[in-house]
Amino acid sequence: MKSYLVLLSCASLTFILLSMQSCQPKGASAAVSSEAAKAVYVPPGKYDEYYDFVSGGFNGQLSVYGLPSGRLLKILPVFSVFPENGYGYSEETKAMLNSSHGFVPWDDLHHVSLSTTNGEHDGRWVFTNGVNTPRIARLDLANFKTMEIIELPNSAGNHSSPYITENTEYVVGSTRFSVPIGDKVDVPINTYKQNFKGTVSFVKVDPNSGRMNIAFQILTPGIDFDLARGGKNKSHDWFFFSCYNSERANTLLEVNASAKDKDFIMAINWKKAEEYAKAGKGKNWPVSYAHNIYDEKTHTATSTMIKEVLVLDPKDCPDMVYFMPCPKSPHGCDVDPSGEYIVGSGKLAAAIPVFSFTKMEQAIAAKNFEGTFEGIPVLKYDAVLHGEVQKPGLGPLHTEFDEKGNAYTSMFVSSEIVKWRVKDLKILDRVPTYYSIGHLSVMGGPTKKPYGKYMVAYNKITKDRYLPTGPELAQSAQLYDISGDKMKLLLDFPTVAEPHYAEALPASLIVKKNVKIYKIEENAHPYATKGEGLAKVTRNGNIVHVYMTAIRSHLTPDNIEGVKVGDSVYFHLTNLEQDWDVPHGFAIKHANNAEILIMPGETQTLAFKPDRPGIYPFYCTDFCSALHQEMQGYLRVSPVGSNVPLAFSTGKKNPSDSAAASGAKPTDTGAKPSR
Ligand code: K7E
Ligand code: CUA
Repeated sequence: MKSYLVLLSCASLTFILLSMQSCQPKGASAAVSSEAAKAVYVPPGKYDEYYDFVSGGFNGQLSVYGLPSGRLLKILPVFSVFPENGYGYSEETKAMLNSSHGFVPWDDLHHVSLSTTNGEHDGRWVFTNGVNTPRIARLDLANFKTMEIIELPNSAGNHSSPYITENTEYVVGSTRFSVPIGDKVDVPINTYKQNFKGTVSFVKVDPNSGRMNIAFQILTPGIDFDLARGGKNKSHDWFFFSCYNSERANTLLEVNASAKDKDFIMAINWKKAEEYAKAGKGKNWPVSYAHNIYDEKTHTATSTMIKEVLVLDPKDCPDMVYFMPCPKSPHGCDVDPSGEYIVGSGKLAAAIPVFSFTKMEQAIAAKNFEGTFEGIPVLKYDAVLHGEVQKPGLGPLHTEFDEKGNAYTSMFVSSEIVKWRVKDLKILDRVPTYYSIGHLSVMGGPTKKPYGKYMVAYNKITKDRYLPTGPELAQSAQLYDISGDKMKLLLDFPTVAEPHYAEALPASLIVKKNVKIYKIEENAHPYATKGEGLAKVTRNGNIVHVYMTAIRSHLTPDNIEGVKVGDSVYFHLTNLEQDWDVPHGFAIKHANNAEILIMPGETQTLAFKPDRPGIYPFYCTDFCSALHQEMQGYLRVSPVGSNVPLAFSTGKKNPSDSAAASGAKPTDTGAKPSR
């Protein structure tokens, strides 16, 4: 059976692949038990038991849901601009999206890793990956903000990312696309085999601050890395990666990357790699990549370009990298809670192979190799195999684990989840998903101590599940009860953009440390205005700085005159509130960026370049009080060369009074003209 597909002619293989798109399970409106409603009902005013962090795929964002209710709690911008709060539009946040290719306002966010200590969730950070412009982001779980983004050089698609080691020592990313790297990059595409290379990046995470920096990269043969997981317990020092296109095809991969019977799981001993790096076995390559950090005190991001990266070549570092053969184009690569079993999910394979870490170590010690691939030893399949789950279904993609020794594998083609026992590989249950499941997530599934209880399926196709909304329907999540022997469907809920992976943790790990306000006295923003009396407008050449405050229900100043066409006006808004959940927003007519949303105690800046004379109203965009609608003001813009003096006020009828009419210097406007 293993070589079944290989024996097929190209044409019939293509037919099979085309038909792998999805089959819909029958009885899509499957009866849900009457208990289901009760199981997911979270009464108004009550909290959910879990936070669920769901990747947004092509929207470049992360969304936060409550489980079991499926309520959407928040969308967190990470790799994409977010006009809703000004992320990527405000002067403070633009640097977060800087890269070696300049400002990149979008990415494709697939995976989520919640930080762990001793293999258990610690509720500190969530890491996510940008696939398209290879990047890794770190969000803080106290403030739910993107705090750091690091670009990965020598990568061409950061898909197999961001996976972590047991104590979050490293967050790891490997490239989906191999490409030529180094000096010689302008080569014919059909020289793939000679010139294309892959890399795996090990990004060190500071245990206290969470700060990331690339410790080293490992150069690999030019294959495609799909997914990865770190080891646990006895396999703590190792990292495992699924690889496809070991054929190293460069065209029509649909067929040409499916030719071989087996691809690989790559095993890297990262402890060894660390030692090699320390011993000077690596080489510093000239590169350029951005490291962007958001500072909570200045409420401002900075971007630094780094020019060098340490690269380890397995040729100089024996005993660091091994391949385990894995049937056909594996997608998921998942490690069970004990750290002993590694599951490879071959999308086109008829069985799910489960590898044994103990056997892998023995095979390495005994040099039980079937050969080498690009100089890297390939272990014998039978020597490292724990066993295969037979006839699991069609199109296995991803596997997660519960606390009772069971595994759950998503089946894209047959649209189902299969539950099986890790020890004896026996299939125990299967349930349909609606439709074409990608990832699945068991509560605590990737940790050493899964919580079990619930599992969520993230489906690619929704079809008839919701009211139609034009050609595209929202992707969908489905919640299952897995506390008993049989998996039970409880709930459907639509997701924001395309969910790939998601990870949930108990709300109790986060709720208590949630940031409610920023203390105004700790605000170190250079343009902060810490009291209304300090509000002012200054001019330096054609740069105008507006130091503005917001508090219910007025902006100070709210009348500004003396700005001219061609000026660059920076509105630095400080929200003086010291109350939870009272942001103010700011928008000005004809601004061609977005609004900014300012949290209590925070300062954010909107840049504005008026292009014609007139009166430009500005206002608070967030309904903050009964008099929110009155929270507004006016900017007067005069023609180039006008001599209307700079003036500002709040609570005066006419800041420039007679000056407005005569063009003369104002006498008493209540406003201090700027320097
Ligand atoms: Cu969607 Cu994790 Cu990018 Cu599988 S990957 S589905
Ligand atoms: Cu402030 Cu509305």
